[in-house]
Amino acid sequence: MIMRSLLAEHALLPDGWHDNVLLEWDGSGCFTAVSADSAAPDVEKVEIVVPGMPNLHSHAFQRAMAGLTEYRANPTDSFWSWRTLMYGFAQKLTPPAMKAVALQLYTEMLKAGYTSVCEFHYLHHDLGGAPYADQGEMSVCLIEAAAEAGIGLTLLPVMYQYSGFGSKAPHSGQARFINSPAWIVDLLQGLQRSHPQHAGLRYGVAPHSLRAVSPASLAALVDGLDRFDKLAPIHIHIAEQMQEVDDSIAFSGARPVAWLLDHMAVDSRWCLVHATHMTSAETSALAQSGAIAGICPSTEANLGDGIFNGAQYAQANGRWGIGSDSHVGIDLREELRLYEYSQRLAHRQRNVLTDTGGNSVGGYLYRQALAGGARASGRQIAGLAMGQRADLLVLDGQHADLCGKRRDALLDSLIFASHGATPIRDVMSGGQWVVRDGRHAGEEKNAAGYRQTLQKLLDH
Ligand code: NGQ
Ligand code: ZN
Repeated sequence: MIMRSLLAEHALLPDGWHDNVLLEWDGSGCFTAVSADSAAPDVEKVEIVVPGMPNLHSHAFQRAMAGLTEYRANPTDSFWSWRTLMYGFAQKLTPPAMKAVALQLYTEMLKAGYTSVCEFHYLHHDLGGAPYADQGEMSVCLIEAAAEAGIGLTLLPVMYQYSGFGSKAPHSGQARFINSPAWIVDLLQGLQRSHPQHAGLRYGVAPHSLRAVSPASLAALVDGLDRFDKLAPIHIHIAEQMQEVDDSIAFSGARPVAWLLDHMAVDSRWCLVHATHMTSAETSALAQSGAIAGICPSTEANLGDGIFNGAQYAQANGRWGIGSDSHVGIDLREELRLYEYSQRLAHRQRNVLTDTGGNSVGGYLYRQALAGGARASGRQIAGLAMGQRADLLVLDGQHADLCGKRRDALLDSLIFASHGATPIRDVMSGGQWVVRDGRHAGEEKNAAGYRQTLQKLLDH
């Protein structure tokens, strides 16, 4: 008989830490009951359980580039010169390569404690930029990789039209990305027919950035999406680089975040990825909108983006989540730590990111990233509660960094004490154990496929 229950000595529930928590789920992978102070003698017992973390921003193919752009090609290397290298790499990804890279990446994510991912997916066309016979060719690689690895997926096909504000014609390096609102809506409808949405799979859209779409096409995309699914998530890159802010002002007189908030009905359905460069008025307005800020600390540091206005945003109760974006590393502990450290460095203070609910920085970071990531995913993954996906992490309470700690001190240590192997020992995604004792069942096979693929990508 399949046991669909687990007893946690200590578990982080939506209203705080509880002891002897009995977790039960059904065949669809959702919790049917979560009860604290339970005796439950006959079920598997574990020490510490926390909710699985959503990763709200990923370009899967960039996993294969990690480490390949860390040399100085000219004295003014920047985000934009990195992007040129990235475009060159993006030209090489065939559908099987995309799938192999994604499979490796999603396996790594699960091992690191990410139980869901939002794919901001723009490699739509073939290597020369011609549409594949099947519009969903590349999207399906991601859907299959996620299902095979066992990670929850929100697939956000990217609309990309222009190379800059004012509808500048796209470059040849962008040929694989180019499409229209109607093309995206057709893709969503086709995917819904071939791979219908379920608790572990949701569709939304991603207008790439205000640089890459026009005001009219952005509005048309949201209209089209509303006809497909009125609640589906919308993600957009925004204000990552100062060049982008300056170009936005030159084009419309407004900064990107201000423009978006003024021209679109931005609410909790939206995720603004990066939002690095905001004035204090934009910061308050974004917090008030209910939208999620998609913060990607390791990538933003790697690309030299700048520092998100986190202290003010936290004080204004702004919602946010974390993404590993370009995948220079897959480590949610590091993303959360870097986010807080960026604030400490900017403000020359300690313990900057907390809220009025408590003073634990780890507690604030973990809960907010979970809630914001769940909202941005458009899926029921908000934690250990009835009706939510059974996505959870078992922490090793005997690990040198966690032993003797209780409640939010566990989260403080999980994030800010990092010595040797991760204390994230087992991972359940959608009611399935995908990682046990630090091992994913497919890890050798997926790594072998990845090595072969990378060899080919680098041989070119
Ligand atoms: C992307 N990545 O779409 O992969 C972007 C770079 C762009 C980040 N912004 C391309 N981190 O923004 O034009
Ligand atoms: Zn991105």
